[in-house]
Amino acid sequence: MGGLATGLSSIEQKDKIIWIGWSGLAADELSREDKRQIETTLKRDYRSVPVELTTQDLKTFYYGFCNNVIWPLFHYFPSYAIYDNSLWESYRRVNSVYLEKVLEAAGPEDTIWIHDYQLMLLPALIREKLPEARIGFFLHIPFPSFEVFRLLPWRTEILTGLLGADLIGFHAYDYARHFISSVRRLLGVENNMGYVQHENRLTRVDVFPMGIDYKKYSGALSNSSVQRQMQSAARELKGFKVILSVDRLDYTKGIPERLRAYEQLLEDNPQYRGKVVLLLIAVPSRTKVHRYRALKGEVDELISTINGKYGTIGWVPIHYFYRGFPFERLSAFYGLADVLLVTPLRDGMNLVAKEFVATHKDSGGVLILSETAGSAREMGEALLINPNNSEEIASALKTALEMDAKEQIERNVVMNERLGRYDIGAWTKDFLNKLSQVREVQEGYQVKKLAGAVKDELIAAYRRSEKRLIILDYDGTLVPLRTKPREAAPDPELVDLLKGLAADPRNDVVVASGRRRRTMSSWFGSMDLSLIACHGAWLKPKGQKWQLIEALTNEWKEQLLPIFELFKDRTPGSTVEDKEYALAWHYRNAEPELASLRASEFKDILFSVTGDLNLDVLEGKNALEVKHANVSKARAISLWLSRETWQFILATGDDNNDEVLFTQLPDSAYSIKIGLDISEALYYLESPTQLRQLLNEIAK
Ligand code: GDG
Repeated sequence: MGGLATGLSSIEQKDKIIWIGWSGLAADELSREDKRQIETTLKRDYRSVPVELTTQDLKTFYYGFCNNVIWPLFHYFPSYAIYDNSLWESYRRVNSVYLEKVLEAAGPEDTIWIHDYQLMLLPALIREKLPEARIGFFLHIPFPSFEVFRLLPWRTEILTGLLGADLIGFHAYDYARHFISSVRRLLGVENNMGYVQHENRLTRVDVFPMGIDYKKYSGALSNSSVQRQMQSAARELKGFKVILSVDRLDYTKGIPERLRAYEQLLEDNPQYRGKVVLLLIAVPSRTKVHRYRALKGEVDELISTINGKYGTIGWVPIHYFYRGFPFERLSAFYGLADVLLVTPLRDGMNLVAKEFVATHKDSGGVLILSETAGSAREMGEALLINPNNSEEIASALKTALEMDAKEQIERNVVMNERLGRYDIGAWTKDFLNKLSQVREVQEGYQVKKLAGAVKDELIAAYRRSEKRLIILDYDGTLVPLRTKPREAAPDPELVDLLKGLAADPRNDVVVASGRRRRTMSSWFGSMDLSLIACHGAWLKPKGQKWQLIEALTNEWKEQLLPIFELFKDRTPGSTVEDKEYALAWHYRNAEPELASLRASEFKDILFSVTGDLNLDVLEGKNALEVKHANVSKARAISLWLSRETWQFILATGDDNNDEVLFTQLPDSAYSIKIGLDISEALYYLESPTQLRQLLNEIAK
């Protein structure tokens, strides 16, 4: 987290930052005195609070769930993941241990920024205790596609945990897209311009490609200590072309594949033997995990095979370091290298690639970069390769070794402009600014929420009025949306509520729906209500009979029905509803990605064929519907609006079809949207339950 500390050091109020994290030592192996001393030093010198993890936690949480489940799965190594419930329990427990430490340090006014895959439950845990806190989460590794993520037995808990945050950041657009798709498929929640609404909170999902400490790396070659290290390394490597490779020894980094590609280069191009060296720095990592030990064995063996096969007395093809180096020495290697070979099979970002290019701000040096690393999205001037294609890597190595100096510099200059602009300071500020903006958007919604004084005022207005019009949409407004529309019949509680409202002679209660007349009659016919069916084609003012809004024809259906049927067949799970004066295609039960693809295709077709037929295309929630252009809920309601002078008007609705109605109401009317969404309504309530509570209160 060195880079992150630098990023945060550039923000205002940096003195108020507190770090909370694991110290790297097992708490049960420390004496009480050691613990006390560590705690004091961390607090005094680093404004840090240690979280205590025991040897057992390290085994089951850190090596276990984090590095044997999440890490392999999120890097597309599903066969390496171990789905063991005791590891999950440990992950949950340790996230709660972090929660305790956060609660000791933070309050509702604070901003809490959580980092990485070890703490994906923490956002929701904190949200529960500190609902007002500003919570950001950043994932440093990839978020896998839904097909891979769904393999995780605890997938919904992880998503819900993350959605406790106000802002969730990823390195690359693809990761954000995968996350949104998993949220849609597993929680059934749609996103609107990157905002996800879950449990009546908005969470923003956005992309922040992490930058580096640009000044430090771009200025490294003028640092005298780096220069000294470079000279001494240059003496040892006496005139060889240097190919550099730097990473933690991790199976995601594609090290064996890289070695095989280098072998291929030597095999196919004998002219390079004795002329190039591969400087391979592999920093030891997670050595307690079996896969990492096995990888070490494989890498050691490959290196000795290649060195044995091609090496001569004066030339060792691969110089191998199984350790880390201080910054000065690492920068000297960056500066000295002719080529940096970065070939991860998957990598959230890969900062090494960026650091190398920054070090070569105005000098040559070629970057070969895997297209599956997050950084490839920003570094198109590098030689991009498929990490599984050793021929392609070998050929890129040849291109790099032969590239003329001018071209090398040109490529580096362009990449440096980008790296310099969006460095770690800019990244940090960007994330924190977006986090504040999310808060503003959420607060905007809070103003619109029908609560407190506005609600009291609405109730008072109702009580003092003698002529009241109450317009209630049905599905999604009075009852939650159901997978099977038939299951949404009014429950006894709703029947009582409507009867209660209808019993007051001062009220005209209109239940308006897109449903058929027959359904509306069977559900509500016995009550003293006004009804609107089929989106306004049929009206039934209270105490009267059903009437058609105007003479309507259905000839158009013959033309359109085959297209509806075609889309039904092409989208398993979807259905066609033939209404009296409308046709609807419902795709709520279809596979969501396919359905949304088909829906946009269908919409295009419908708009073009209905253009000269005086028909309207309605976009409902998981439905597309065609009806007469002259028929609408808004038009039907206008008959009620023009008939009387109402002293109190309340209109409610949950989807796009209700928006026109909201706009045509007089200024004094109360309009309420159900669900947190962009709307013309003056107010919103979160759910049908809340609307029912309100109606119960006014009817009292
Ligand atoms: C995770 C994600 C994402 C390496 N060797 C030495 C050394 N390093 C420093 C580098 C660089 C850092 O370690 C490695 O960062 P990477 O981004 O390359 O990779 P991960 O460790 O896997 O990091 C990754 C990153 O988080 C940030 O979000 O990019 O995708 O996996 O800064 O300079 N530093 C020193 N000596 C070494 O020998 N001093």
